[in-house]
This record gives sequence, C-alpha cells and structure tokens, in this order.
Amino acid sequence: MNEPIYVTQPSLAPLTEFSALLEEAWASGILTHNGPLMQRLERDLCGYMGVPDMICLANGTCALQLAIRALDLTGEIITTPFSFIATANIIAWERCRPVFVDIDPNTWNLDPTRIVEAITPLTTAILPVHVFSAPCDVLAIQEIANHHRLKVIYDAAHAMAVTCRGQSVLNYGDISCVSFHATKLFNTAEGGGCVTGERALAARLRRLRFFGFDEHKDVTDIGMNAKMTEVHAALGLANLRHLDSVRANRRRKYGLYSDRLGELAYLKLQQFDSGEYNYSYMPVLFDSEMRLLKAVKALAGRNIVPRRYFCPSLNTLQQFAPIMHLPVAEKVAKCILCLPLYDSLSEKEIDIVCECISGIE
Ligand code: T4K
Repeated sequence: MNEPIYVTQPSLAPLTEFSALLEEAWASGILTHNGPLMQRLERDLCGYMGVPDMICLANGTCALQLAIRALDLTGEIITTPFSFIATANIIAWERCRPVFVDIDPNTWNLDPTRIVEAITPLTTAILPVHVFSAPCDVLAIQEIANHHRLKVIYDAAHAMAVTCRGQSVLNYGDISCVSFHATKLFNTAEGGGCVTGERALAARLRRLRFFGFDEHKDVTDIGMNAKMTEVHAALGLANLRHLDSVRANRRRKYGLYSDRLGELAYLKLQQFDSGEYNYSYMPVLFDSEMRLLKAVKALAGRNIVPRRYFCPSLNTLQQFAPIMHLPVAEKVAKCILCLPLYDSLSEKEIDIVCECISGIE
C-alpha cells in the first residue's frame, strides 16, 4: 500500500450539503447558544432514533460529565474496565471513585452477575458501556439498580443507531450518553449528547450545558459551557441524511470480514444479537497477545494501521488505585484488535487485511 490504511476515516456528507446548511448560519449570524440548527438536529435525532429527548453537547465526555452532575452522584460508581479512558476519567474528574467490575467474555460488556458483590453503602450508580455498540444486558442491570436504588448512566458513545428489544438502546437507563466524534458512525467532528426520558432531568441537562441559565436566562443552577455550535450542528444535519446508507455499507463490510475471518480457530468476534449493532468498529479477539502482535506486524508490513481499542484494561491503571485483578477484562483488553472499517474501504483492502491475519501462526 502506498497510502497507509488507518482504523477509520470520518463518514462525511457531500461538502455542498454541509455548506448549504452553513449558509443559514451565515445569513442569521447565529453561531452558537442553542441556535436553530442545533435545535433542528436535536429534533431530527429524536425522530431518527425514536428517543424522547436529546440534549446536544460539545462532546461525549461532556455528556458523561453532565449526566453525573445532573443526577448529583457522589461516592462510588460501578463501571466497566473495558472502555476508552474517558469513561473512568470522567467519573474520577467528578470526584467519584470508579469501581471496576469484570466483563462478560463473549459480549465484552459489564457482567451483570458480578455487579451486586461490588455494591457498598457508598455506591450511587452503575455506568456501563455498550462497547463497540453491542447492547449491555439492560434488563438485568436495571433490575439490580432498582433493587439497590442506584442510578444508571449508559456510556453509549459507540451506540448511535442501535436498537435493543425493539427500541433505541439509548432509551435504557436514567441517561444515555452518546459521542458524535469524528471517528464515530455519526459525527459532528466533535460532539455528543444526552438522552433521557425524564423531562426534569432534560431541563437540568440543558441548564448545565449553558452556564446554569434556565429558559428565561435566569441563573438557576451551577452550570458550565458544554454547548454544541451551529457549525457542528450543520455537519450533523448533513451527515444524518446519510446515516442509513453509512450503516448499511459498514454492515456489508463487517460481513465480508466475518466471512473471511470467522472460521479462524484463533479468532473470535463479538457476540451480539442480530440487528443490535451499528458496525462502527471491526474488533477481533485473538487467543493470545502474542498472536495479536504478530498480526499487527504483518499488517504494518502492508502499511495497515489497526488500533488496540481498549488496551490496557482500565482497572490496571495506577491513577485508579487500588488496583483489582479482573482476569476477563485484562485478557480481552490485551487480545482485541480493531481492524480498518470505514465507508471508502474497498473489498480488495479488506482482502489484504484478512490475508495478513489468516497468514499468521
Ligand atoms: N466513552 C467511550 C466508550 C468512548 O469510546 C469515547 C470516545 C468517549 C466516551 C468520549 O467521547 P468524546 O468526548 O471523544 O466525544 C478516538 C476518539 O477521540 C474518541 O472519541 C473515541 N471514544 C476513542 C475510542 O477513539 P483515537 O485515539 O482513535 O483518535 P485518532 O486520532 O488516533 O484517530 C483514529 C484514526 O481515525 C486515525 O488513525 C485517523 C482517523 N481520523 C481521526 C480523526 C480525529 C481521521 O481520519 N480524521 C479525524 O479527524 O480517539
């Protein structure tokens, strides 16, 4: 390969569609402060996903931060060690303690059977991740939360356009937090949002993103600046029109990969119920880190750059001490490689990736 093949490339609408929307902002001179394009994006996203309310924000990390604040969480929050660093960081940033619980070896999501033993009098919430978009066991998690009077925030950063049990996966929990980062299925360059079915919570999230201003511009809460700009919202509106075809295209490519790699004895794919996935990532689990490293080397030889999302397992990081040993997450984190998957990736390129991986011993 002359040009490197990276793990992903942003999905982008034709530039003309983006610029047509920007013309509206140029004409009105409104660039931010919950402007008309952002409000339209919120409405369109609700309609597209079938969710009651979407609060668009500057990024997915802000979404998690505001969710923790809006629910007034303190103490300990039970979470997964197999995630991007933002998940645990924002819990600690909000002066709570992330308590890591091991994951399921097949879905790679928080294992609900291990949650109860981690609950203490300080626990206020469970914060699972729908990792790579595969839905968590939402019913089991909600049952535990109800029984122990805990809040549930889903880190749904990867889980745009995913249904679970006949409705958007974002409808589960008290608040779901999604990311619209450039590397996600749906992007606004930087961006994110909170979804909630509770009106009062939605109103509070709106105040928190806007310095604590309420709808009359009176300061009635302690807020910050987490607004999405009109420029980002315009990109979102343009990209949203193409989301169905982006998802379908990725699904087809995911299928090509799984046809070619699914039978390899040393590889496993993520387990998810059919349809409940958005194909934004192509993660494969090797039977050992050594084999993964051989694959990385073989791919590097063809100028292909996969990513080790999410290594190391977050429970092994010093900043989240005391360190607990969580064998499933530690093994999975060492053995997962995300292969290139994006709109313009060709079948030939997928073949080359698969050749590299099939050829290792
Ligand atoms: N929770 C979870 C579970 C998450 O995964 C994330 C973010 C969050 C919370 C927080 O959401 P945000 O606050 O980010 O909205 C990416 C993203 O920065 C991050 O959003 C994402 N998860 C995380 C999993 O991955 P990297 O380290 O992959 O970025 P980078 O720059 O290495 O990009 C990967 C490849 O993508 C590059 O090789 C080239 C390509 N690329 C990247 C960018 C930024 C492009 O082609 N264009 C671009 O603009 O972090």
